Amino acid sequence: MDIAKRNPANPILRPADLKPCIPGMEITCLLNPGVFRMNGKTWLLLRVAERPVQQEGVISFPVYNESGEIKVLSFDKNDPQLDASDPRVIGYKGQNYLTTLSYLRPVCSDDDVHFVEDPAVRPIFGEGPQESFGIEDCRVATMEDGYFLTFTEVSPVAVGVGLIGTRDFKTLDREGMIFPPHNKDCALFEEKIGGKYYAFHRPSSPELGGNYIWVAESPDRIHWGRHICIATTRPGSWDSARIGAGAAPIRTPEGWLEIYHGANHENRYCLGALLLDLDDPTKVLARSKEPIMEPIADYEKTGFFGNVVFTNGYYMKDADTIQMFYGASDEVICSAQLSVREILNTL
Ligand code: MAN
Repeated sequence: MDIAKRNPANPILRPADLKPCIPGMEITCLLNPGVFRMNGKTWLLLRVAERPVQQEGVISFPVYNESGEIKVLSFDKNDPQLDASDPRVIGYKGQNYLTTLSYLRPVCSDDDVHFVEDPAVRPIFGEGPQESFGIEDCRVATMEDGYFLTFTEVSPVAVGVGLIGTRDFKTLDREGMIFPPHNKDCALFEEKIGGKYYAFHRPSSPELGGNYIWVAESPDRIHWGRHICIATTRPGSWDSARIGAGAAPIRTPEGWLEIYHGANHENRYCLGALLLDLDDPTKVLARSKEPIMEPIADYEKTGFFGNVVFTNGYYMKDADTIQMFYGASDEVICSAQLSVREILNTL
């Protein structure tokens, strides 16, 4: 059952609402924002995906070269060696590329509907060879000692998880890759449990196992160990092909409540919930049988990559109301409210 109350103003941000940051490019998609509160405002750290305006018969996309400059690669659409069946990825002679280059772009709002840029808070771009295909899908954990960003680092050799710590989004401490490939969907818990940091992450094990949600612990947020798989995909279900954590879990009297995404083999992305033991978050107490949110609105069903609702950010408007932001159809940004109580009642 879909229990999300969508904002009537959805989509609240579309690609045309912002100007491209990379000279000569267009914004193709706005995706999956990280969310945090700073200076009394709501901030979204949008994943912005850019590429050149596409010319007839050619597929072209940007990558960073070894010197960190943008270079455009172009392929003839009719080349028999080219696989362009997925709008997000290109296969060519055994090598995969992304069709767009993503970076993280902050926007802020007083009313959660109208978002503007603040010239003092700059976009965050990929840096170095492990981010040469960009950075994506940031989660922002708000902790006592600052904001901690976990995001996907993409390059020809890997998809892994990077960490940045910051107090003001002006000075960034880039901590490098904290979960090695293939890994994404990492969300930190916002408080320590038993003196240790905790995180969700999503390694992929293609030959044996799958795309499952794991929990790990750390003394310092950089070195992670004691990995435990807490949730697997479910054959025949809405979350049969892959699952991954959303943002930091919500502390409730019943346990940690985590909103996660699940996709089936048709790449239809829905949201569900997990409830974990407060003292031992590797113990799953309950899990959604049915999605709590599904792609049902027009803007969730059609777009760059249709049939997708994907969230990695929210803030608590009050003790019960989750003000959630999400990417729809891998193209536009939307918001919806969910009630903690209503989610718990479905579990
Ligand atoms: C998948 C999709 C893309 C993303 C790549 C790399 O193909 O989620 O949107 O760019 O993985 O993370």
